[in-house]
Amino acid sequence: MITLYDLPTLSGDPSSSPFAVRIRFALRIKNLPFTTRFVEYNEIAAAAKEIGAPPTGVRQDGSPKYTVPMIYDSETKTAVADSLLIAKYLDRTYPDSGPTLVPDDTEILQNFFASDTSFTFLTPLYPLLRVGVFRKISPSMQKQYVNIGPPFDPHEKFDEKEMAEKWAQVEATLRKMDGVMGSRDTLGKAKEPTFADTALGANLLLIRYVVGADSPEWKALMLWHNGRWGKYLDWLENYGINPVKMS
Ligand SMILES: N[C@@H](CCC(=O)N[C@@H](CS)C(=O)NCC(=O)O)C(=O)O
Repeated sequence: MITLYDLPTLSGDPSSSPFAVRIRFALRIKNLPFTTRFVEYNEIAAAAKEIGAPPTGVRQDGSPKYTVPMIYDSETKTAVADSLLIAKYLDRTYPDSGPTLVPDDTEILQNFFASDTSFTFLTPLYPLLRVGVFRKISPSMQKQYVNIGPPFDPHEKFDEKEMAEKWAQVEATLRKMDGVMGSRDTLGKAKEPTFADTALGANLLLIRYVVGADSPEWKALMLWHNGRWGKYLDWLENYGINPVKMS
């Protein structure tokens, strides 16, 4: 059985960590059952050391940086950290249980898309997303969260007119993506999700997580570009046989 390490939320739902959501998608796409172990930010390093997962980067002070998602696969006694490496591990270890997420010849482009382009439409929303995530985590995690990533004001009130401009920017960036995707349903082979799809899907879900499925903003986004993003998420969230809660 695979254990996925993810961040907890106040509601007990899986976190909004767009990187962990990629792996929730990936495990589902691969039809692999898994359990979740929730760890707060300041517990990630200890959990990683316990299972033998390496750091995924280096902090500014030179110390190792441990991150979620991580997985521990008890079948193979293997620990893997970093979403792309986990997707590649699943492809390698379970080649017949679902589509290949990272075909060899696509790895560099997918990595670039997942770590860069797939985030571009979120940029205008960053303060809103930071505050939104902050409000959904426990007080102890809030203290940790403010020290991770760019500074933000947890009490910021968002001006309606300014936000309307930001949403227009989000729409314009997604419109470009819609144009590039054209009539294709996915970023990879038609009807077979790739790692890049899990990244784009997870970033879309981060918005839903923060503004809520019933909010006017999310309802509007679902209608943009002939409803592409709603159909896209629907396809991605329902792919595979394991029922997995995404957010
Ligand atoms: N490259 C990593 C990035 C993962 C990442 O940044 N995870 C964040 C949560 S969204 C994290 O664990 N941060 C902990 C920290 O910065 O201390 C991946 O693709 O998995």
